[in-house]
Amino acid sequence: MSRMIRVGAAQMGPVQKAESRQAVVRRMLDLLEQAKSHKCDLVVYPELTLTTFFPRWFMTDQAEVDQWFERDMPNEATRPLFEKAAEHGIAFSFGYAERTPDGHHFNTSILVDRGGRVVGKYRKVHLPGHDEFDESRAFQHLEKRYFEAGDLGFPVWRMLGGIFGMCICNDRRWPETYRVMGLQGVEMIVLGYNTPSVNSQRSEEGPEKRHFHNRLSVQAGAYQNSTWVVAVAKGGSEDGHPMIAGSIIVNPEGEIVAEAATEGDELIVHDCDLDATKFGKETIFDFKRHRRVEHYGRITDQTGVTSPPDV
Ligand code: CDT
Repeated sequence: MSRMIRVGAAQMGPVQKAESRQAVVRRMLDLLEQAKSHKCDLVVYPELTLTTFFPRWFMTDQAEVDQWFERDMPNEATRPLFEKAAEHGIAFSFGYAERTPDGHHFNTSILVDRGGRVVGKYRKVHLPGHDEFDESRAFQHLEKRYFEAGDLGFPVWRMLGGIFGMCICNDRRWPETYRVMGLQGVEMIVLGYNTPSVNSQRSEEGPEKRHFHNRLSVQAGAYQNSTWVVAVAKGGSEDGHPMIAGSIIVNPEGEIVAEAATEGDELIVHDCDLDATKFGKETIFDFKRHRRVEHYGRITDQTGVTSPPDV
């Protein structure tokens, strides 16, 4: 079986608050058709693809909040995507807000195989932001209000002849995210993001620095675990709130091999050889030979910083 996978990173432009799921899915289908014409094996869409990035809005009415969540997947709005992708034999991944039957709320992404079957589910672990209205911020980021921290860890799945993992947006800034998947032999991590173009708590931190941190985090995660990473943005201005675009595909040496040029709906395509992960995994990042877990206890024993005592 070939280990070459043609990946389409399906960046999405803004999704306005008033835009329906059906309209968004039509845009996803357009990108899927482009992917078909490029003979892609896999298409990756962003975090919370189906809606605007609603955690920027402060809401107190749970019924209003729940309107942004999906109770089933696939559902009526997304079924055309599942059916068309299966017809084309294209695997895909996208993010959405998940409400479970017993009332839990997660920022979720799924991995769907060529036959339209959901083979993997991931729930965002590192939720950024805050849970109450914060008047000191230029705008709100209320993920901690609307979502619970993911309860599934960082699993990986076999698909398309390789080993795949997922994470979501802020997760990409945390080395633990990649390493937990790296320790399971991950060969391709797919992730979506909605990153505001300006830091809400530091106005001088604009798009240039935001792109820098995006690339820095993704490239480091790829290199240090010798894995492909496909990082896909929602970009442009959602109801006056600009987000960086800059979707990238990064190879196992940490190099950017494809990058979006616009802030809108845009497919970037790259042939990813999963066997290119082998060299790093068998040499400098051969974990079995080189990791020294006896010195890593703090990584799982503590969260905050424990400074040395004053002298
Ligand atoms: N959606 C999401 O996780 N956004 C965060 C913003 C955090 S502010 C640095 C991100 O990591 O891009």
